[in-house]
Amino acid sequence: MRIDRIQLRTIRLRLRAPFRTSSGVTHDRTILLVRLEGEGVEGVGECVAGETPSYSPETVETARWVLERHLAPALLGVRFERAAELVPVLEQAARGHRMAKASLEMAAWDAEARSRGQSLASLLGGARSAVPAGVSLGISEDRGALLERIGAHLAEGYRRIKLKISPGRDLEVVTAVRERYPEIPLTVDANGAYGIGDADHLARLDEAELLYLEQPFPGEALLEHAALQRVMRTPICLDESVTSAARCRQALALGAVGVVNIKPGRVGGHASSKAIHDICQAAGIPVWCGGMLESGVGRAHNVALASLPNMTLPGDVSASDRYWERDIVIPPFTLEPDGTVAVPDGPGIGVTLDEAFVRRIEVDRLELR
Ligand code: OSB
Ligand code: MG
Repeated sequence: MRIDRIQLRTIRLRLRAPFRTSSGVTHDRTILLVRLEGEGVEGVGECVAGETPSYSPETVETARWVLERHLAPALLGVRFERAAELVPVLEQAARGHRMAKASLEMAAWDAEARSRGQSLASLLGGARSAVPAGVSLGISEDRGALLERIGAHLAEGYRRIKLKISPGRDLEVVTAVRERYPEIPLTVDANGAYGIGDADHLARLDEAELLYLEQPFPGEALLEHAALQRVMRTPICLDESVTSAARCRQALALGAVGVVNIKPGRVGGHASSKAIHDICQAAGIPVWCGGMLESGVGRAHNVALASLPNMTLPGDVSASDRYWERDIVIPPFTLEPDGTVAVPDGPGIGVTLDEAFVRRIEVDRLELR
């Protein structure tokens, strides 16, 4: 197809409950949606950049800027057969800005799948019709409420509980959760809040028999993660550190990683996600699909990606009602009683944008041709 029109829309959606990590709290999500159109085909993507540069340097504002000024102009008028052909075009237009690039690249994958009358999951190489879902719980000051919430999510069927931790809110919470739920698949995510000086302290998490410890140190700290892995048994899972396939190879070569959280937004899109998936599969490293508090559009892309064969651990691909009173896609994502989310099998991402609702919550719209 030839890309004739690119639409950038910003919507605001309120989370059902505030989400606190080691780096801040989110109440509302400001989400940039991307639509790419041409020759009667269209595709949609979601930019996962946050409201503040606390998870990565990108924000919804930097993404909108680079999309409008550099990325969309580079794609307008471009013909492609395969969405992956757009990766070098986007790289030529700007360095970095992976979340912004991913929103366009992923919209192109949706368009390609639709033009082939195929589901995105099958185009990506998906191997399952439902994906195991976990739930990621923000930092909570109320221990009793946290234990109850975990119980409620387990009763719903979620297959893995992830707790956000930060210095001073770690061992004690994890131990309390482990005592109350001795057998559950449990993980923790520090979002880079620790330093190498905390290695001995973090190694004590081994007692909690976690599936993995996610991103204890900042993204750049590959050598430090390798050093920590040498003194603890719990596999280290990298999220922020793995920004590309090249970085993934470096982490593997250093022994810095035992599990990889793949977020297509963080790594520049589906082609890069598939490359990381394949590198890890060849190295015997399990991967899972992370989340960034996405609306239904990003969720649909994540669920399709999570159907790949080496996505063997439950992902942060929770149901729409975990995040939103009302999602922006029809139908919304729901949790099956067995703790999985069904992979849509219709063309492309397999769900439809609820246009009437999106129009109501839209705060900005830009049409580029
Ligand atoms: O580190 O995985 C993370 C949300 C926003 C930014 C970073 C992260 C998260 C989550 C939530 O953990 C995952 C989800 O979307 O459910
Ligand atoms: Mg994480």
